Amino acid sequence: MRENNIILKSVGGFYYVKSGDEIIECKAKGKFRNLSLSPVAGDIVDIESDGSTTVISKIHERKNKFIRPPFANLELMILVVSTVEPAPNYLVIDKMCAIARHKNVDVAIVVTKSDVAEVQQVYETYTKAGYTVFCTGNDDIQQLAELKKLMSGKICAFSGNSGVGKSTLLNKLFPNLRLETGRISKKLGRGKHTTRQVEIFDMGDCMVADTPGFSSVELDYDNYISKNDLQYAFIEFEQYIGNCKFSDCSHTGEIGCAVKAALREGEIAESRYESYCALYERQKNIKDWEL
Ligand SMILES: Nc1nc2c(ncn2[C@@H]2O[C@H](COP(=O)(O)OP(=O)(O)OP(=O)(O)O)[C@@H](O)[C@H]2O)c(=O)[nH]1
Ligand SMILES: [Mg+2]
Ligand SMILES: [Zn+2]
Repeated sequence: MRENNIILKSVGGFYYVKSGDEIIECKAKGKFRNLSLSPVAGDIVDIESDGSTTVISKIHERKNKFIRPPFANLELMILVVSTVEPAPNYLVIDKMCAIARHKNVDVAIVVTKSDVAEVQQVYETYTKAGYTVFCTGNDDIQQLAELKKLMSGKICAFSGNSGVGKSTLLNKLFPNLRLETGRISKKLGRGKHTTRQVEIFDMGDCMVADTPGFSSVELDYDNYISKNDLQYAFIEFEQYIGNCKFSDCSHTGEIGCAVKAALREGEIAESRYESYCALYERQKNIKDWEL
């Protein structure tokens, strides 16, 4: 038996498991089907061989799990945002940040196309919130080196709208990848959404997941965050929670709200607060039966 191996991808009932320097094709034991707990990419597993086939015999406890796309144990989400083409969508960025926080995934933000337009607004908004923000454009060796250092030893995923420069960034970080770049779909202003399985690439120093579909998510189903939990998913709100006049303050307009006060003082960025209110409004209206 081999312990603590990682599933890199699953294809048609087979799992490709990295075990030491080998990649082993495995099947899952029948018991997982009965428990409706099937292995997914990112799972840490034990495997056993009976000579002819190798099976996954145990799935280790997950740090987190995403259902669409199916994926477990993400450690670092790298949100890629471009200054222009496409311009930043703050609500989408804040939604992704909230989901990551709720699932215990660290976030780093990379602002691309700094050579084309000012990075300042995105940079200030997210550094103020407490996120690590990198800026890239033409001359960015130092920033790339620091990002790579942060990724070291972790399972990472890149997300962001089509055309923001994810593939370009990955190619700069890992020249061997030679990913295809370019071609923003002008028709929709976004790329095609193809449903694929997740595949994790072993980059030696870190693992990088190719996660289709992370760009357009809502806070429901597997990404559900209750209206009450939402305040904790906005990391810079945390220090003010508990200081409001009402203990059940929703921070959306009550008097004596400490979050609102921090907003007025400029401690919280306007766009972050607006995203919170918009998401709160939406989550408030989700009925239990819709989940
Ligand atoms: N000027 C400039 N152009 C960039 C930069 N990063 C990416 N681009 C360009 O933006 C376009 C889109 O980049 P991609 O890397 O293909 O974007 P992507 O995020 O992988 O897009 P999808 O695969 O559709 O999700 C390409 O033409 C890149 O050359 C940058 O920092 N500066
Ligand atoms: Mg791409
Ligand atoms: Zn409040």
